[in-house]
Amino acid sequence: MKRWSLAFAILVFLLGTTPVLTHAAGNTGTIVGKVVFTGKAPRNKLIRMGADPKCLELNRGKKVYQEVVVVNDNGTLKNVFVHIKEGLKGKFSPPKEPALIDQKGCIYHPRVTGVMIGQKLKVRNSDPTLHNVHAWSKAGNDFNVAQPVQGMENEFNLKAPEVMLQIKCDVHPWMIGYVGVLPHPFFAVTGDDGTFEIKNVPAGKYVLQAWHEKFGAKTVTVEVQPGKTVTVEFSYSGSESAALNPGFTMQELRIHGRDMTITPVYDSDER
Ligand SMILES: [Cu+2]
Repeated sequence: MKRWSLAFAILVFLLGTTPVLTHAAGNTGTIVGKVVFTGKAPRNKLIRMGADPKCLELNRGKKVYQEVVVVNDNGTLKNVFVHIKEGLKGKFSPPKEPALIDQKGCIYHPRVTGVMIGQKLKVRNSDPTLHNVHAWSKAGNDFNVAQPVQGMENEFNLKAPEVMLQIKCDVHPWMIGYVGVLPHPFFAVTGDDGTFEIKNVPAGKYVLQAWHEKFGAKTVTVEVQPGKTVTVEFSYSGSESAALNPGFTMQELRIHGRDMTITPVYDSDER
């Protein structure tokens, strides 16, 4: 009996002091899924870079579009930020590698990314022209740095959870990017096949949210079981409006040509 109490005491100690241990392999699972698009994709605007001859030169012979809505060949949606919104307990270690945004051809690569608090956000200027990286935050994650020289890099420490932080260039108004800032590493962004994968998730029940810059946020509930993979599907019809998205900042609404107060919360549930 005493031995059990000791073992229990040690377990409680471990749980209390090193939460990461409780998420060791064996007690975690994987969330995979895709973001389906069923509607008709609106046309993205052609970007006119004439204001900066260097940007024009870098994209010579190419037509560059504002990639607000990118529907992949397999009918899925690119650049959707998927993250665990509710249900996580404990603390998590941030990835050691910084998240990278590269300014190349006067466009942010990637357009949508995520970073964990404690992980650095690195912004690189790969262009032979001046970029000014300006984060517009509602949560205290603002920064504003000029990068006049090709190859320049700056690293930023973001402090507060924010879905999403908007990044803009004060020199090139078409440059827009989004960063999901989270207190945990359980996020992913859909790519060219519209899929996402979130690994090493502690077993439990969660609210998983998908966020798209034009179509807003959707949530599903998901249960992760140890050693298993759970599959989730989000679906957008194209009729959703980001204006009703509580995750949107006023800057974002202005980008989409609206300037209105957000009142109701229509976070459509797809269970
Ligand atoms: Cu720029």
